[in-house]
Amino acid sequence: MTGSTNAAALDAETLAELLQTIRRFVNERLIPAEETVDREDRMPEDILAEMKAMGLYGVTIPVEYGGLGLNAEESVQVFFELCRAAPAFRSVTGINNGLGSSSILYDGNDEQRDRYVRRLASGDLVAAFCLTEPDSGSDAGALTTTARREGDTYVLNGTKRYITNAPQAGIFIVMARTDPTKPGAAGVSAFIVERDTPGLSVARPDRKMGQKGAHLADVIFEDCRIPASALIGREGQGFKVAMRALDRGRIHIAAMCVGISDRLIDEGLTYALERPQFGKPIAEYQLVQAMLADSKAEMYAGRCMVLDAARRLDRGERVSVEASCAKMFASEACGRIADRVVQIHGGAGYISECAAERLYRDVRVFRLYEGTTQIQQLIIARDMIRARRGG
Ligand code: COS
Repeated sequence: MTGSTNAAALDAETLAELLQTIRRFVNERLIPAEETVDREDRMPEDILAEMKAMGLYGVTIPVEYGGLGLNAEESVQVFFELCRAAPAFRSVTGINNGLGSSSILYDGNDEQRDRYVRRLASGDLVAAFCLTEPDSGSDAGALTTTARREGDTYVLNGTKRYITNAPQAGIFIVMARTDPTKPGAAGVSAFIVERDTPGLSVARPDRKMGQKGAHLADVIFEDCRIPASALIGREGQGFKVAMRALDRGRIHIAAMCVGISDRLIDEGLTYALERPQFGKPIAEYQLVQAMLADSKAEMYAGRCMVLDAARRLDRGERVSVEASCAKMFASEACGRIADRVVQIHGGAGYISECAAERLYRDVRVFRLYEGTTQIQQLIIARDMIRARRGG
């Protein structure tokens, strides 16, 4: 299935109905729960169950594995809607829809797909994606976790850091070095490690700035022995498995930025229309209008980039550069939009009951994870230089 994607699953009317259903769910269930989730740093079980029942863990997963089977263009439209709620709600389902399932779907074998993907689609199994380490973040090829071949097994040793969903994950997609003689990306392989494997432990979740309720933690491997059949693809291909998954994942992050930007603009507009100063609503002042208009234009530009990248992916094109452009632009724009919306709220935007305050904290990580803005710039510029040099 390498490189492929689902064919369009829905006619326009059915897609519109699905998007409307999600919008209703977001407005009626997720947005009202945001403040409590933020305060308690815990995701309500009933909401997780509802997201499962709606198929939101398997949006991108083919129908044959129990997913909704949406193609990339359809999926990002679902994420635009879902991500109008606090990003934590999407984060808990995100690895199942993205980095976790796509590594297995597009680079794994039938046995691995049969064993895991159906349960990922239903949400009964949660995936985590283990690339980052204490000394290897942006320079992902410098990872030092090892996987030593011993007979029909590999033995893993090392620590993975900031692993989203680690506390509740049932499987971990782990990039580890199988050939220590090959430096950088070439010696890396990808594995599926089940949670109950002896030698795997998950540290206490990290305390963090935002996205409360979605947790991340270190994952530690100490002589963790896994069957050789846990290898995804071939030895030495693990870095590419991770990069291909990130190409898709970055489009999803960009879609998330667009969704939450749209919500932030709504919050800003509502407040600006309700808040009178100097005898009229602040929405009537051109300085406030400029903030709203710039935000709308940036959100719209991000949306167009995401849709274009998704359509290219559906056509089977390699989208590394488009995914990086969309992720870089939409995440930076989202940061600016969040900042403006706090500004529109004035002092009220600094108080924790205010959605703008929570979302401002939540969106900061978009410029960091699945590759910082600077890494996206590096990917884009390298490609430009390579193309000019005819490489
Ligand atoms: N798809 C397929 N193959 C890819 C690829 C992609 N998107 N990106 C790179 N590759 C391949 C390259 O073609 C190269 O293969 P060959 O050796 O056969 O030519 C190999 O992978 C190594 O690529 P490259 O030389 O570009 O690797 P670098 O070590 O220079 O690193 C970056 C590349 C910086 C792009 C990578 O380390 C990166 O994305 N870092 C950020 C990591 C990240 O996003 N972390 C977040 C963790 S998940 S929250």
